[in-house]
Amino acid sequence: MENFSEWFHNILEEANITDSRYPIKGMAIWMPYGFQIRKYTLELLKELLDKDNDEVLFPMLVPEKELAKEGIHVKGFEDEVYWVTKGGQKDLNEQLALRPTSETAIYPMYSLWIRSHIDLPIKYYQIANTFRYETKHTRPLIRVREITTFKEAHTAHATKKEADEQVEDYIKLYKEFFNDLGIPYLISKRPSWDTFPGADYTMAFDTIMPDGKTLQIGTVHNLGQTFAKTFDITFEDKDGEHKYVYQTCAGLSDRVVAAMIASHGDEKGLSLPSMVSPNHVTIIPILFKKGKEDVLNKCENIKEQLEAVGLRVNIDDRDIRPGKKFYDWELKGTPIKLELGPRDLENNITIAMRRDNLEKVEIDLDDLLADNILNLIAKYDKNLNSKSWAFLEDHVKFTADLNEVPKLIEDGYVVSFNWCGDDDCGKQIEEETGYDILGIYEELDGESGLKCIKDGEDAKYVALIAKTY
Ligand code: A5A
Ligand code: MG
Repeated sequence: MENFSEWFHNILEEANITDSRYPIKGMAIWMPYGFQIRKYTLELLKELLDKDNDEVLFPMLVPEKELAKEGIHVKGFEDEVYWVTKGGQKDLNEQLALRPTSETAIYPMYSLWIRSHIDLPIKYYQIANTFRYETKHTRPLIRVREITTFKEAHTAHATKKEADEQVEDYIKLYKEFFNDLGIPYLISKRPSWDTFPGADYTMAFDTIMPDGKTLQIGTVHNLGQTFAKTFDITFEDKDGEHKYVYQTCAGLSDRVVAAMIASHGDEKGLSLPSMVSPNHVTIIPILFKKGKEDVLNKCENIKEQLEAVGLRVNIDDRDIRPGKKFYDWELKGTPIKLELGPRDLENNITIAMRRDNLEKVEIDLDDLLADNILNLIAKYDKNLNSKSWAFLEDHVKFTADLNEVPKLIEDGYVVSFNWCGDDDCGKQIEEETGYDILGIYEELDGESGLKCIKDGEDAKYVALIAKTY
C-alpha cells in the first residue's frame, strides 16, 4: 500500500462504510455496509463481556459539579469537553458536559448503590457515544470528535487484589476480541505522563498501521482508590469497617473497525474476518439467456444449504457484468465468492474464490458442500490472522543505540530498547528523538546487566517507542 492515508479514506467511501462529509468536523455517518460491520463487531464484544459484566446505559450529560470533582481527571479532559449551556433561550443554572468518557457520570451512582461487601464486585459496561473536542488532526474512525461506539467497562471491588485481577481479566478479554478480528497488538504499560487521567496505571493495546505508525486500540486502567475517595464510594466490610472500593475501567472505540480494515486490506480493498463480515459467501451467477432460471434456482438452493449451517450468504443477481461483481465483492471483502454458470451446473460444481489469496478451487455441489465452505472460511480466517501478526512482528526492531531510533522509526519500525524506567530519562528520550514512548513492554531480570539506552543506568525494562496516531 503506497499511501495508507489515502487508501483508508477512499475505501471507507467506496465500500460504503462511513461518509465524512457531515458538516461538523470529526463527525461522520455510519453507512449501511459499515453499520453491519459495526453491528457484528459489537455482537462479538458483547458476547465476551456478558459472561462476567452487566450492560447498562447512563445519560449523556454530566453536571459540571461532578465532572470537576476529580482534579486530575478533569485536568486531563478540560480542553476536550463540549458544553451544553442553554435550554432553549435560557442559560442553564449549571452547564452540562457531553461525556468525554463516563467515570464522573457513573461513580456518583456507584456511591449510592454500593453499601456493603455484598454489593461487590460491581461490573457494568455501556456502549455509548462520547464526545471529545480533539485538537490533533481528526480522521474517520481513528480520531473522531463524536466517538459513536465507545465501549466502556467500569468495576468496583472490595480488595486491591481483586482489582488487579480484573485488569488482567480485561486484558485477556481484549486479547480474545482482537484475536477473533485478526488484529495484532503490542501490550504495554503506559509511562506516567501518558496514563489515563486519574488512574494508577494504564495498560494499552497498540497495533501497527500499514504506514508504520501505531494506533492505540484499547486501554485497561487500574484506578486504585482515587475515584473512590473523590466520589465517596465506600462499603461496610465483613469486619464491620467502612472502606473505599478499588476500581478499574477499560475502553474500546470505533478505532477497532479502523484497525481491522487496515490490518487486512490491500490494493483490491477489504478482507473482512468472517466473524464480522456482513456476508461470509457471495454467490455470483453467470447468466445467459438460455438456462438462466436453472442457474438462479441452484444459487438459491446453495444459499439455503449454507444458511442452514449458520453462514451469511448473498446472491448478486444484479444485471451487470460478472467482472464488475467480482470487483465489487473483492472491494467489500467477502471471505468467499462462489461462481456458478450453466456449464458448472452441468458438471455439478461451483468455483470458490478466497478473498485473501484470490485462489480458486472447484467444489462439488453434491459432496459436503457446506463442510467444504466452512473449511475454506476457517483457512481464510487463519491466514488473515497469521499474515497480520507476521506484519507486526516484522515491524518491531530492537536497538541499543539511541541515535539509530529516528532512522528505524522513519523506516516503518516500532523500536524496542532497554530503559531504566526513570520519568525524566524517558521524557528526554522522547524529546531527543521526537517520538512517543508507548510504554513498558517487558520487565527485565534485575541481574540482566543490561544498560539504559539513554543514561547507561541499569535497565529495568524493555520499552517501545514509535510514531503514533
Ligand atoms: N474510561 C476509559 C476506559 C477511557 O476513556 N480510556 S481512553 O481514554 O483510553 O479511551 C479508550 C479508547 O478509546 C482508547 O484506547 C482509544 O482506542 C479510543 N479513543 C480515544 N479517543 C478517541 C477518539 N477521539 N476517536 C476514536 N477513538 C478514541
Ligand atoms: Mg486523547
